[in-house]
Formats: sequence, C-alpha cells, structure tokens
Amino acid sequence: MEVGRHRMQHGQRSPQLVEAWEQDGSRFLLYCPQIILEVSVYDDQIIRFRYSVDGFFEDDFSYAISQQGKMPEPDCAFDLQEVGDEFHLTTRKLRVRINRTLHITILNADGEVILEDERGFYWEPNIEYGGQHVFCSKKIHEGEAFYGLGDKPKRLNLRGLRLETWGSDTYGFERNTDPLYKNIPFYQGLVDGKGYGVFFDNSFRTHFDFGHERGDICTFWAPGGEMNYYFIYGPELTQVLEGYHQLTGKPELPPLWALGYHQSRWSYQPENRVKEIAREFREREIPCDSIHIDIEYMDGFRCFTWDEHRFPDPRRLAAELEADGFRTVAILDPGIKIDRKYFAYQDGIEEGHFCRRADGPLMQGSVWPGPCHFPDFTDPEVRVWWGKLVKDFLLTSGIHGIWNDMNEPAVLELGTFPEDTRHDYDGHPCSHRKAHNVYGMQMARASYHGMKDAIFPNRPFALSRSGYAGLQRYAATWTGDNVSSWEHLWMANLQCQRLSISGISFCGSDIGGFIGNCHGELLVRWTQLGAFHPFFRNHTSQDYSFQEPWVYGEPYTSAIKKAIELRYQLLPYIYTTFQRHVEYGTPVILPLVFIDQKDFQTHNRMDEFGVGPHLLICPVLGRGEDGRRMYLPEGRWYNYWTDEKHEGRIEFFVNAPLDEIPIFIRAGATIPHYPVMNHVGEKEIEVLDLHLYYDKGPVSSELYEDAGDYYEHEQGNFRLRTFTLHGENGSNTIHQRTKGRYNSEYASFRFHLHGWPNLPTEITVDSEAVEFEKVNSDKPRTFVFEVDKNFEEIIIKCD
Ligand code: MIG
Repeated sequence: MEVGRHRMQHGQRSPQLVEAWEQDGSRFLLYCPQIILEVSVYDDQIIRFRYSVDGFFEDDFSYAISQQGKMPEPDCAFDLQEVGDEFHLTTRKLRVRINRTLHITILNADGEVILEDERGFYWEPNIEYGGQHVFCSKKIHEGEAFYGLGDKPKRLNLRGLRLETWGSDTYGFERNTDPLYKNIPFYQGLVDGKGYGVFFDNSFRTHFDFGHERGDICTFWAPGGEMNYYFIYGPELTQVLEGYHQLTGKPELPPLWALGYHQSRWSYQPENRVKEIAREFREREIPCDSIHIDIEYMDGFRCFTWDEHRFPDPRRLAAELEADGFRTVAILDPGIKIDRKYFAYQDGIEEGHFCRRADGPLMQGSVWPGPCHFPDFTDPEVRVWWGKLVKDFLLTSGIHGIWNDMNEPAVLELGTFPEDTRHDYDGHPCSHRKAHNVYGMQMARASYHGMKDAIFPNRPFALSRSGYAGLQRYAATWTGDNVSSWEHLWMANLQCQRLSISGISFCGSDIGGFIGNCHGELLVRWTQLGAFHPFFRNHTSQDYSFQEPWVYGEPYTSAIKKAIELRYQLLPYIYTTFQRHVEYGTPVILPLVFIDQKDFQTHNRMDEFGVGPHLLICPVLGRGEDGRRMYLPEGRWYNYWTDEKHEGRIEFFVNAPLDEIPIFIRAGATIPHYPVMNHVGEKEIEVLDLHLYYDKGPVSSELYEDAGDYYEHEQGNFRLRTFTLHGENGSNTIHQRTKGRYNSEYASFRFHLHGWPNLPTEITVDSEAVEFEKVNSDKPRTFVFEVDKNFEEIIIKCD
C-alpha cells in the first residue's frame, strides 16, 4: 500500500478528458478533472498556453512581459469552435487544434503543421519543495533547426543539444559551458522554411532538450512554477522576433555616444591614469566616446563611494572628461559591505532592504568588499531605494552611465545565493529558486530608473551582466569574462548573434578578451568584429597586460584605428538600424538564417551575420589569415572594399588583409556615412555622404536622425528619410520621402554612385541638371555629385 501511494505521488501525470470549457474575451479555459488549460490569443500570430494543476491559477505575474497586466485585448479576429472531438481555435495566421486530452497541434493558415505536442504537458509533484515539476514535449520535424536561448557559446543551431538557464558567474567559460550569465528561455524553431518561437516564461531553472535524449522530441521543463509558454509564429524568423519583442518590450533609443567606442579596464586608476588614457585617444585621434571605471574607484568596494586618494574629485574628473568628449561609466555591484558606518548598509538594515534566509537571518555572502548583504531587487520598494542611491550617486559625481556586474547574483563562497534565500518577487514571496534568474534584471531595472531620474532629459546608458527575458528594456549587455584567444573571438561572434535573436540586440563582448594577454593581430580582428556589434567596448582584467588600441604598435594600431573609424563612419546606419529595432523589434544583428531562411545552407552557418537590412559581415577568426571562405545569402552584394559584385547563395574566397574585415553591401542600398570624428558630435556635419550601390531595384533604404540624445524624438522631432532606387533601363531614379520634423544639421548630401553599369550622361535633381564627377580611384565606375538634402527626385540618365 505504502509503496503504491508513494509511486503514485512520484509518477508523471498527464491531462485527462476535457469536461467543460468557457470563454472570457480572448481567453479560453478548458477544464479537465484535474487540470485547466488556459489558451489566450494575443495576436494573429501569438498564442499563450498556460496550465494549472491545482484547479485554479495563481496570480498572473511575470517580469518578462512589458505590459504586465495591461495587455490590451487583441484587435484581431479569432474564433473557437468544437469540431467533433476537438477544439479549433482560428486566427488569421493560425489554426490550433486541441483534442479532448489537451493534445495540441498548431498549423499555419495553409494547414501546414508547425508545432505539435508529443506528450504535450505533463507534470510530477515536487515532493521536496512543493508545487510541480512541469514539462512539455513537442515533436521535432525532419530537418528542423533550433535557435535562441541567450548567450550559449555553443553552435548556433541547437538541434541535438540539452541546455539550461541558471545565471552563473562563469569566469573564463569555455566553448561548451552551460549555463552562462543570461537566462532567456526563448527559442525559435525552423520547420520547412517556416519559423516560430516558444517563449517558456518561467523563472525557475529551465531546461531545454532539442532532440538530445530522443532525436525527434523537444522537451522543456522546470522544477517549479507554471507551464506557461507563448507560441509565436513568423513565418519569417524576424517576425518571430518582432512578436517576442511585442511581449517582452524594446529598449529606448540609447544616446548616440553609447553606440560609439568604449574603452575599459579593471581598473583605470587613479584619476590621472584615466586622464592619461583619454589624452592618448585624442592625441592619436582614435575615436572614443566613453571610459569605464571598474570597482577600484570605490572606497573599500563600497557601492556609491569613491576612494579619496585615487579619485579625490570625481565630479571634476567627469566634467573634464566630458569637455573632451568622453562620458564616464562606473560599475556598481549588488553586494553591500557589512559596515555599520556605511550609509548604504545603514539604510538597507534600517529599512529592511536586504534579502533574508528562510529562518530569518540576513543572507550573507562575500564579494569584493568582504562579507556583504544583498538588496532584494525583486521588491519594488528596494528598487526605489536603490534607484535613489543611483540617482544621488550620478548627481554628485556627474558621471553618465552605470555598469551592473556580479548580478547573476555571484557570491564567492557559494557561487550564488543559497536556495532558501527569500525574495518579495513583487508581492509573490518566494525562494531564490524562483527569483535567481530575474535578480540581475531587477537590479538593472532599478539602476536604469535611478539613472534616468538623475540625468533626464539626457538618455541613460545602463549595462548589465545578467538578465532574464525582457532585460533589453533596461540595459545593454556584454558576454562576461571571456579569454584572449581566437576561439573566444569565434564565440564572441556567435554569442552576440544569439543574444540578438534572444531579444538583446544591444550586446557586445570584451574586445581583446578579459582574461589572458592579447596580441596585436587578435586585437585587430576582434576590434573589427566589435565595430559591428551594437555595444563596442574593449575591456580587460587587471591581472593581464594593457590592451588599449596602441599597445601592440604598428601595423596593429593603425588597423585598429581604421576599424574604429569605420564604426564612426557607419554610425548613421547603425543608429538607424537601432531605431528600427526600437520601433519594430527587428534584431540589429542577424544570423545568416534570419536573412535567408529558405536556403538551408544558412541553417548552420555561424560566421557571417547581417547588420540591419543592408550589411553583411564575415569576421576573420584565425591567426595569420588574409582572407577566408564565406557565403552570401540570396541577392546581389558588393564588396565594400573593392566594389566587386557577387551573386548570393555562393560560397567563395574573399581577401581580407589585416586592416580589412569582409563587408558586403546589398545591391541597391544607400548607406549613409559620417565623417570620421574623435567622438560623436565633435564636428558639425556640413555634407552627409550617401553611398548608393547600383541595382535594378526597386530597393529602399532608410536614414533615421534625431538629436542623438534627449526625448524630443518621441514628440516627432526626428527625421526618417527613405531613399528608393529604381535602376531600370537607361534612366535610373532615386526618390526621397521624409517623415518627422527634425532639421538635419547638414545642408546637402554627397551621393557616391557605386557600380553603375553605364556612364551617366546627365543627372537631374528635381528637374535641374547637376554636375557630377568620376572618382579617380581603384573602385570602378564611381560617380559623385551633391544635392540639396530636401531633394525629391534624382534622375540619372545613362548611355
Ligand atoms: O570577477 O569588477 O565581468 O568585467 O572587470 C571580477 C571586476 C568582477 C567581473 C566582470 C568584469 C569586471 C570584474 N568583475
């Protein structure tokens, strides 16, 4: 008897027959004797599935969902009907079939099966902690590929792998280390050329098996919380990402300087050393917008304090750096030193802001300052308190950005907090098992809001090492403590692509590597890659040699300088791409498969990636290489360096001398270029260069502009220009449409026509002939002419 009962409790259970159902707006509830399935329609292509095992649902709360509790009713048509033995839920893009045992099949409007339950939902009581282990298993289609899941340094296509999310301080991680710092339980599947996503919104340690245990079964599970997931249909993978961003939010537009180059080290100190670094950049005219100051600035590693000897007057320092075009970013860790003379400690104790253990004592762990207590960032009052500390810190020190580290959270003795540590979880009290994966994101959230309060109307810049789904609303991120090696350069490329398709477009790696000594060639190749990552920062550890762009001498310094200059030239393109990301949720950088998912050659490729709609990059990842093989997605592409034209869907060898990273431009695109500057806003731009690459078209390109700071763009003070090229026949036209009322500072554009098939005989701008000249360069057939920035139509007549 005993044994039998025991076994029943441990056995895995599946739903029984549906006995009733009801509709509440866009939510449908299907009742089985023990479990309830809630199916909600969010959109034509987003459906949520949520299961209760206890006969009722707990409060619906998630840190990931940007409009938590305020999600509007969908404005799409949907319908649920009982058809024979099944329930059929239909939207414009989807048909969901649910049978009487809750077996779910999701089809697209063409009736193709996209995702089908294998066993579907099942559960097992969690005897030790209460609640359930919740599982969901799906069938894998032949040839199906899987992507996403945050910062995993594993191959891009996750098929065949088993992974988990549990934020971890993984100093010197390796190619297959899992989990790392980020917790993003969101993956994409690609079935017969059609993309979908599954966002398993559960903050416990989640697990994903993409056919590792059983080749044709995908299972995801967690040791607690709800089986609660969103199915997001494409069919384009970029549409899946847009849907995911609709749920989990988008960042605000960063200040333009934050998209410039950042120089960091653990730690630049004392202040003279910081100024020396800044001076060196300006003397060498290597562009740089920001210097990061690591933990050594603090007084005994106490957050919100400065070491009096090393940094006697931070305000003056920040002002001096700013006068020279540098913004200062300072690090803040979660651990608050146990020291009754320290204000943050005193407040935290008096106001009860620190995490406690299950039996009452304050949770204690050692970090840089020695024994510490830790704010419970999942408590809204604690976030307000922390935000106020950040605000005062910024106001008194005059710095411009905050960098949150160690927020997995990391502690020295145990790795992280003991699992019985208590958290408020915004009024849903729980243990660290549930709060661990959201802790870092809530710290970033508190820092971000405090910073915004301090520097408004300027735009804040926050950086966070850890995060849950939705982190992008508050902070940029980097890939953590990597190593100065070619293998880590490969990983940086892969990880940033993966972060980008996991919702965090604003990402980068420690350029040059954090651990170990870098060398000239590696730093060149890494800076060239970093120049195309939204967050562009060189950072290194105190235990290793300096790693600034000039330390390895020539030819490296010039090659690094050239890569940073290129970033600054391409800033208007990168800023435009970022703005499109903010508006639509389309990732800033894209793995090849996101550009041409119908071509299965792209499904497993990891080196080439897109930046926005028109650039394709393929970094050089090996020592001594002066070229490499690469693959271009569909379409026609121009080599940026030579103007040579290539057809897509072909693998070929491209030259890449030390000072060049392979870059390809989509035919028909118009790419804006700034002049090279030491920092953003240094020079007034009188003429903006537009490089237009011939194609039959029509091809449209966008250019977004605003003040690069402040919030007036939200009131319409921006300018969005769309250039459309029609390259047909002997007469080619370029049209411009504009939106918004921002007055671009330049008066005119200088068009550079690349790859024109024939010699222009006449160019007219809004019916008036303009002069043009052939450029004397090694690039064939390039013509240059200037036009008023408000032109509407350019006609290029050719022979
Ligand atoms: O374990 O603040 O990832 O960027 O320089 C060291 C010192 C703690 C880890 C971060 C790294 C930073 C370092 N920190």
